[in-house]
Amino acid sequence: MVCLGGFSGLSAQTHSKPLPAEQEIQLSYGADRLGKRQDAAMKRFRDNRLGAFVHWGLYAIPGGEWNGKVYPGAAEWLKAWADVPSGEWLKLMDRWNPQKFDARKWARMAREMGVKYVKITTKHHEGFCLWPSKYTKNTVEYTPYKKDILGELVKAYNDEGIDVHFYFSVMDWSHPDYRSSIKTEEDEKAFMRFLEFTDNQLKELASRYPTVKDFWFDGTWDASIKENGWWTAHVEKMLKELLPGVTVNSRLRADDFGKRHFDSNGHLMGDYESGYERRLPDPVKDLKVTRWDWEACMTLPENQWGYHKDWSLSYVKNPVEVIERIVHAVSMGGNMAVNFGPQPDGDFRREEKLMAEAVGKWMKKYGECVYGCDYAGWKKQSWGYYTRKGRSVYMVVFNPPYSGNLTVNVPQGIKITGAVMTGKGENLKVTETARNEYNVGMPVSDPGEPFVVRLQVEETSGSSDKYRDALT
Ligand code: H79
Repeated sequence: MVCLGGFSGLSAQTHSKPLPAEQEIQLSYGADRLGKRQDAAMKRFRDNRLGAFVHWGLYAIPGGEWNGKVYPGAAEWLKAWADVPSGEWLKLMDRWNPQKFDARKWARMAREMGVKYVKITTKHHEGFCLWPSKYTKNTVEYTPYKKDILGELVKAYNDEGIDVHFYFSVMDWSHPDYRSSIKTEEDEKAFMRFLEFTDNQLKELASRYPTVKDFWFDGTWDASIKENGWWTAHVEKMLKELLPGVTVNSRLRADDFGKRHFDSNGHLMGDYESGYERRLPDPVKDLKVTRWDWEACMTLPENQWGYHKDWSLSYVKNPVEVIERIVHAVSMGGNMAVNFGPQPDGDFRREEKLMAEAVGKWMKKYGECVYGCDYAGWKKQSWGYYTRKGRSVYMVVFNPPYSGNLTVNVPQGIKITGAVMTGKGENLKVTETARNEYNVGMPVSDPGEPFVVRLQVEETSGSSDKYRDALT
């Protein structure tokens, strides 16, 4: 793949640069593989590109308010903000009775939004399980609602052709054996029991819901887990043995030295990098991310994953801003999961429904620049982003310039022979303005929304081998 400018001089902020092979440290729990996974399941994960995240748990009931005080922090962390003891927090289970919950409605909404997969919080930090786990009483089974929410969702999404991914927090605020750090022998014993409990829950999830395609681990930053890197490697192996093809995020893993995501030799652990939470790599400076698979996730307000009753506390992104983030991720070879925090009654808030609808409308028209697309390797321009699928290079235009000309710099050996607006089929004027530079004219009428231009490109006879794969 062509990477204009190469990767030289790019700072490695999220990981250490890989060492030359002869200088690498021997690791027992480091990366299992070098480079991207290329099997069919991984390709499917990657080609899906657009996903939804669903954060649903007891925290939806108080919605950010405890004893009359509204906490502006993330609603799913309310137990921590308000320092609520577990016993008291778990009493919320008596109020878990989402009368409007209809898994098929959720799945239809996801299909209409154009998402190809949904990541569901099976258990967040609070420890409440959306499935009837036999290893704890903190589950849906012991609520007035009783039913297996997770099972209903898996079935409903799969029936709509949508892949299901499981979010799972290792950190569990309600388990008596959980420890954030290990200071005594007693802690050590308790924590080993906790890891066994976690293994059991994961095996249970894998066997009850065998169509699950991915595990996304969270709550893995505590010292207790970092000091037990062996366990994180074991979990990934265990899940892959139980579910051939399953994908696992980098956030699970810690190596022999407690180094997370990337091991002490700078190699990615897990199948894809998962550190871009509520942020994205810089499209010019962070091109290093195109070397591995990655998935970002985003919230609509600044930082609310679970349902919070007051969204006036921070800026809420509009649908175009959501679309731009999706395209931004894909243009750098990443996936994007857009978050939903359903209400305690099982319905979605208005803002989320409107966003899903608007994104879905856009995806229906322009989705070909997202699904199955990847980093194009062309120089970023201020009007928007490029994505690429095989021989098609897409321009996704968010900021049309006043000049009415969209500048395109092509890699050496590439010629543009045409430009067509996706959806409308309108041909746009292409003018060669300099060596390896073109202007693509704006459509006659203002599309009034971000729009997509598919470029017809050819390799010129003089194209060097170096760039031969620019279009493959
Ligand atoms: O589920 C959503 C969030 O609740 C969860 N991940 C997304 C997908 C999440 N929230 N915060 N974090 C992940 C990052 C954790 C930040 C921490 Fe800390 C900083 C953990 C330890 C240091 C500050 C101090 C928060 C807890 C202690």
